[in-house]
Amino acid sequence: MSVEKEATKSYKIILAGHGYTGKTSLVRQYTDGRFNETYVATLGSDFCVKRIIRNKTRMDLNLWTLSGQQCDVSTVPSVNFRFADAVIIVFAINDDKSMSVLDQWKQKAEEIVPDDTVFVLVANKCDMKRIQTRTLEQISGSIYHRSFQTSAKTGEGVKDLFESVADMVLAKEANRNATPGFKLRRLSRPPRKNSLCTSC
Ligand SMILES: Nc1nc2c(ncn2[C@@H]2O[C@H](COP(=O)(O)OP(=O)(O)OP(=O)(O)O)[C@@H](O)[C@H]2O)c(=O)[nH]1
Ligand SMILES: [Mg+2]
Repeated sequence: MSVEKEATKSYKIILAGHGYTGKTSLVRQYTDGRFNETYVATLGSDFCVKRIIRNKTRMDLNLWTLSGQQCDVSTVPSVNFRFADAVIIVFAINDDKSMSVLDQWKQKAEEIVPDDTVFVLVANKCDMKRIQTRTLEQISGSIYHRSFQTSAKTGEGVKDLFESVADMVLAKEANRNATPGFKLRRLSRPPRKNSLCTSC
């Protein structure tokens, strides 16, 4: 069947991570090709849709951005991540604190998403001076499917990030349906906490 005749499929992609790391800016750069120096903190969550075609599949990427301005990640309701096809955890290369809370954000998502959810790590603000000495590979280890270096300001790596995530989501779907094609590897994971509670 040609791509014109196929129905559009919707996918939920969530950007999470510490505040001021550039999650909203990454989405804006990808969807509108714009960058704004002025900081407007996301309240709760933001949402927008980007329609793309990948591997002959018409995809609506539902891009959710979560506020990172929480004093304690443990207070973020894990239900925010429900039904996510992919979770993008963002830190800024010039912000140590944003790197130190990466695991907490990932664990929060893992409380609720299926085992085959795509997990990606993003080192944003690569146009600025790096303060960590560890490489991106050392930081991401084997607990993310892939890691990316981006600048929402210059646009570096941004299209590649979202298109690669879209491809991995399609690969995950192919895994589930046992159709031939690129397969997504399984990530190692800590035991799941048995919680769907929105207030914990
Ligand atoms: N130099 C540079 N600045 C950036 C980049 N990405 C974002 N910024 C700036 O960093 C600030 C925070 O960006 P946001 O996109 O609002 O960050 P956020 O992660 O959505 O923040 P919260 O909504 O509070 O969680 C803004 O002033 C942006 O202009 C980048 O790649 N390079
Ligand atoms: Mg934001």
